[in-house]
Amino acid sequence: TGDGYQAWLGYRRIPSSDLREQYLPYNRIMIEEHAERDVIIQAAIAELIRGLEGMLGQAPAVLSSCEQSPCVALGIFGSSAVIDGAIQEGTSSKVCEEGYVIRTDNLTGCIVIGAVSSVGILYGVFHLLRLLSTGADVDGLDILENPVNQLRMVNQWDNIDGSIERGYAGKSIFYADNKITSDLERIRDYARLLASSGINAISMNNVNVHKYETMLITPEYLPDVARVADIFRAYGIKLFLSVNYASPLEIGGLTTADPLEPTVREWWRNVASDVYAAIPDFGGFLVKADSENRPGPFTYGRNHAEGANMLAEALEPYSGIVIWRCFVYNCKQDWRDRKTDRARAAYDHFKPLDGQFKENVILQVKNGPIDFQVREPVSPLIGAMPATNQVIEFQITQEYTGQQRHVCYLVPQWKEVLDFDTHIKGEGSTVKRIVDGSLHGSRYSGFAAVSNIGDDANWTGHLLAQANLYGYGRLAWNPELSSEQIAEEWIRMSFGGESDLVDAILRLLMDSWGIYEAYTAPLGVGFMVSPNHHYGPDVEGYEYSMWGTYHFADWQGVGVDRTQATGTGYTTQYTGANFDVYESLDTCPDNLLLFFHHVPYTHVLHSGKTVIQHIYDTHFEGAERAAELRDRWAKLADRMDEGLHQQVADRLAEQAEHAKEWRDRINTYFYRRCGIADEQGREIY
Ligand code: GCW
Repeated sequence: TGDGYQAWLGYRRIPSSDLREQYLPYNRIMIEEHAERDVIIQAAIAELIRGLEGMLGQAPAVLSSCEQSPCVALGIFGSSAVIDGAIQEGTSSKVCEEGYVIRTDNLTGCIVIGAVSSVGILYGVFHLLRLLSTGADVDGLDILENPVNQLRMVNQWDNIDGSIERGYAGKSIFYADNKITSDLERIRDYARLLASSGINAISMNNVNVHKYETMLITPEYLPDVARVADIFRAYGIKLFLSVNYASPLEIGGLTTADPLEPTVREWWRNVASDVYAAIPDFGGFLVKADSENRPGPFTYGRNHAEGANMLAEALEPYSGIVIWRCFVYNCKQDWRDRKTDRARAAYDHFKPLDGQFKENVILQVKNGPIDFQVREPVSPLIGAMPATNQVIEFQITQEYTGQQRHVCYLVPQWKEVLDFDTHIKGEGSTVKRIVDGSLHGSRYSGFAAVSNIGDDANWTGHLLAQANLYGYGRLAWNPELSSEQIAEEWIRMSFGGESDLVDAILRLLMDSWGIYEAYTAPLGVGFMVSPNHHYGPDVEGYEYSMWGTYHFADWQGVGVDRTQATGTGYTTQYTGANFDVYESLDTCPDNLLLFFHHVPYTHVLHSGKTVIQHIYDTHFEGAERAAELRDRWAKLADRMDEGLHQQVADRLAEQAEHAKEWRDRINTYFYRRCGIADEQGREIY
């Protein structure tokens, strides 16, 4: 139906009779009896039944032996003759814990899905369903997949009152009225969506841990948390909780939360014991400490390593991990102070602590040094701590990229970050090799990202924002996938596979980030959004505030001087060639110019345009192209379910209008500041 609830798991009937005929013989599932007791295998079978029935129009039989070939046979290596017989010598040893093989057995014609664990089978089933629902040829399959990244996590910023910090798709599906929801079906469907894209971990409450959420680690809430963990477990997803660093004070009856205080350490050890009694495979704690007014070890004169290690010690006996966020900066800055640079903060705080964190601590570093802007350089902290585990943090929820009212397909942005060469160990030290753990041989590594879902019928508010959730998971599984390939999979699964339709939606998604960037803050300078809610333009909204996000526009020029020569020295946090590239005006890329340099409006970009003319041009073009998105979508009206079409049409209409507001505010602001006219004489107010 047209509400988008099924997202990319709609398993629509396959329209082509040729394809249906090719697939129909596989409408039989073989699984050995002993395996059926495993909850993950049960989830895999249920999904396969649902998928095959949806696509082929009849429910598949589930058999315990494969007398009637062909079939789809599922099994663990070494425990199923059908599976072992179908895969080649030596193949099974190449498959890791979460990996799988999908292979068409030439003799029997069966498609076998083999793995070393049940979660591998689940991922293999989702892969096969993806092949079928994107209309792939399934003759002669020979696939071996292992996830590239170990931790593939989403962070919910959900509060127990049902609100979601930076949520743009309704209320929480996890909580209502200060309780964990009893609507576990919706959570199960979320788990299906996550697992189908490759996600294997979730933290279920906001990193800003408020009063009631602080108690999620207590016996009062743990039984309900455990019920949620049960659901995710069946989909191979580990549950984490965000914890309040001041818990010993707030709920423990202690007078301190000093990490070196024995009573505090003991208190956390008891918490860990309670949590693991309720959830034996609990993932661990996610911590935002000494950040944006949250409590942390600084209160007691301790550093982040001391703070994190104390929690790590409590979780260690259970193999739990501490994920410690590096989003630490002075949020009480005086805007008059030109020396303090928020971009420097994470590196300045954490880099000196390299090697001091326990093995089961992971630092979670935002992709950029400021805060999920449409354009930022890569955080120089990523990879700069070779002796410390790190995961990268992305923001799927579109806080600064249109709040799911504007379309902004973020996979291309994430890929640019992942492909960035840090030069930390010489050429080829790309971010993706840091976060997959290979560059520094890290014990733990991977991806985390802030989720973009809520209880809106279509999960993400903007239907096209589903592509970001799907794409994030796929990229976390394999960062080598292209943005186009990921988008195409999502489109085919969500809208069907007619090639001109796929192509039209694909181009729309691929254009969207550039368009959003064009009509919002220019040349990497960031912000210019309305304070607090961060939606819409307010050029000086943060200019005289304490948040450290300034653009320093005056009558002569604009931008932040972060050079070593004359500025804050942020550029020195980059290694080798990257330092040189950013330090010099001659080599700094145009799209980051104002992030690194303060320049006159008449400064000529590599593109040949002056800064001011670039601002005018991109803002006029950006708004025009936003209107074109609306018109391009309108042409697809009779090509898909009416409900789905209408939802997107409404959002694109709003975007086109709102882009004009951005255009006019920004152009007018700069025109009034500098008095330089637009070369093309377009209307500026
Ligand atoms: O982007 C900022 C958001 C805050 C958020 C913070 C963080 C959860 O505006 O809402 O708080 O980042 O990442 O901790």
